[in-house]
Amino acid sequence: MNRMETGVVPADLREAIRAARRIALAGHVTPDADCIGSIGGFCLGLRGLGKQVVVSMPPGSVSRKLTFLADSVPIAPASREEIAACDLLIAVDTAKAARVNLEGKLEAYPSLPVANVDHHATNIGFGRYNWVDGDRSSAAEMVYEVLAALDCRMTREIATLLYAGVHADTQGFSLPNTTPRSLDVAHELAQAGVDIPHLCERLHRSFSKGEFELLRVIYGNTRVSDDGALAWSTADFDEIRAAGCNAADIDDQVNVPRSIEGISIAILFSEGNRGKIRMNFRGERGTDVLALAQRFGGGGHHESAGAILDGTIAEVSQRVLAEARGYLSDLRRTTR
Ligand SMILES: [Mn+2]
Repeated sequence: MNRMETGVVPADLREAIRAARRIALAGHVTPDADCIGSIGGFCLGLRGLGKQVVVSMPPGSVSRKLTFLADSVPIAPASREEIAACDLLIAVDTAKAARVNLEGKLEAYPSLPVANVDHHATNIGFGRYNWVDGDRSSAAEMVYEVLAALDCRMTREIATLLYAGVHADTQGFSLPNTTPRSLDVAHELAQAGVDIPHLCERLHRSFSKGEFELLRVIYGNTRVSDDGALAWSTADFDEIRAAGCNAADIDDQVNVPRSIEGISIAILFSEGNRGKIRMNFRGERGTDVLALAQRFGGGGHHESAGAILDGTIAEVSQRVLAEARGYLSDLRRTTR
């Protein structure tokens, strides 16, 4: 492996990984395919280098749809004690300390050195060792380069996990983060033997009845503003439960309102946990939704961001849609 450009991985991060014997891996809460693929690929790669690796993936945090990906790596969720006994914790795909998917907060592990491998523009580098690059398609693309820098042998299993991350975060190589470099990494991964149609069948063409029912709800609840710039949908707690789903099953369904021609911003309001309204924001044609999400304490990427507010769907959506309308008209004024 490795005809990629070398030297992009910070030397202190590379050396910290080399020096560590026991490594804990963690991602973000409500893990998506990039998060799970990055953790899984990293785990297998580090084990191949002789490291002891434990993974923090609290039970119930993986959606049914992505369970196949998590289950492709032989890992038992690590206990607090096992994590605390590690030499290094690597947080992947996680923009801030509060979002690290651990039993207890990161502060509960005061003597554990933390490393960050992440592609969120808002990540301030909360670790001792940080590789944060907002121009990367996915955390998986970065994990590939870390493993390459460590001269790890790329197996089909590792490549499949990492390919899932790059594919999912670029939405099948269709979003603005689809760069020549992300395609180079995908090419390297494909060379390692990824069964792309099989993987993509699991990712895109394997809805359970409940997930399909949830999509039906989200299609049914989709609305578009009179000017056509804003599209949104909702799924409240009872609708999610009635479909046979739960909070972990909310992933990329914001693609439903996003699929409408000509919109600038798409938002999905979901109440996976009662009284907590999660918002997924997506921007089209360069519309920055990160600044909008940050008005509600959220974060993410410029064209893909999220936030959570307390309240009901009706209260929160009224407030957020009003803000989004004003935000869009301000944007139009300043770019005219
Ligand atoms: Mn990601």
